[in-house]
Amino acid sequence: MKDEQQLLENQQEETGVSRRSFLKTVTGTAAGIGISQVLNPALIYALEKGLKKHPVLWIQGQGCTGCSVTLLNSTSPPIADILLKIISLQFNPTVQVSEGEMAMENLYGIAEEYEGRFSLVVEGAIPVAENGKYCIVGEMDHKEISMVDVMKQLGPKAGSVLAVGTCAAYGGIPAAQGNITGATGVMDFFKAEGIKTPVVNIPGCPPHPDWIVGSLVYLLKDGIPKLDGVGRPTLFYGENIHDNCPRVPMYDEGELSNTLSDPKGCRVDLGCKGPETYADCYKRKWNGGLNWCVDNAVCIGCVEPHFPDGVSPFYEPA
Ligand code: FSX
Ligand code: SF4
Ligand code: SF4
Repeated sequence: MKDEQQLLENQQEETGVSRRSFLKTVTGTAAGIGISQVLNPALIYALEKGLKKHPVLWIQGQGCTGCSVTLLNSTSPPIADILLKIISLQFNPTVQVSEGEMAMENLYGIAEEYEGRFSLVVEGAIPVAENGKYCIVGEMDHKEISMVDVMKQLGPKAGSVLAVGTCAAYGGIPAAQGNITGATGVMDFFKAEGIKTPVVNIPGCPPHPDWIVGSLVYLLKDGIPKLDGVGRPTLFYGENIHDNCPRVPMYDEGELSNTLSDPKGCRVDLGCKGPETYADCYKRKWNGGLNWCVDNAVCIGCVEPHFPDGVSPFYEPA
């Protein structure tokens, strides 16, 4: 214990936490795959020194609020610690107390005060049809403010944007076949509007809370992480699910599940999209590390740009 304390003090005296140890923390090690180590006191020290100065404004467009809920369900670290010790969340319509005009003034006021230094988290797609009328996020001076307005006004002022969830990243469910709202992901919206603010995509329907918190902390501390060809941090989305799935030996042997309740066997004949999906669910797991989709069902490829149309049907009876 005494040695640990000394180590901690040494770490704090140096830089709080090194880039290498931070990376190790968020990518997981043999000992622990979560980001609970993010809360090790040395890192908290580093974070409190720096990150508190960078407000996070979380806005919601066309989504189901599942992305906020996934963050609120974070147990490792607990959500209270995330909000109090890791990020300075200044606006989120689901959890904030203020509402109406006061909330909108707060949103715009912080964006003004911290221009170029705040992170904008976008949850849900942006409906561009009909001049943005499909998604009104608030009012100021008796004038409706649409998601399109907020993105046009705050997008260029943000230091960085985190597109949280497949809807915000690529359009997702709101952009599926039959969509009449012009639902668009952040990168495509920015491209069309000529907005140059860097965007990091954190897809998933919803995304894992570790992917959100880990990317946000990385962004605030070290800048834009290494991204793959579709804008996702390779830290979390760099590996193929099928290649790493514990059921691969069964796939190779042709031992296939006939039903979802079959505890053994590969799920490929039931519609598993693991072979075309890139994320670390197989090792990170969900629900506090309890299980993941392939344990009880199939991977439906929820992190991929072509979700949901390109991966439908999700389930195929064998
Ligand atoms: Fe989309 Fe967020 Fe899917 Fe829902 O709001 S990513 S519909 S789980 O949660 O935007
Ligand atoms: Fe691949 Fe899915 Fe089979 Fe796992 S269950 S081996 S991810 S096809
Ligand atoms: Fe999404 Fe597949 Fe991961 Fe499940 S296993 S969360 S469907 S990427």
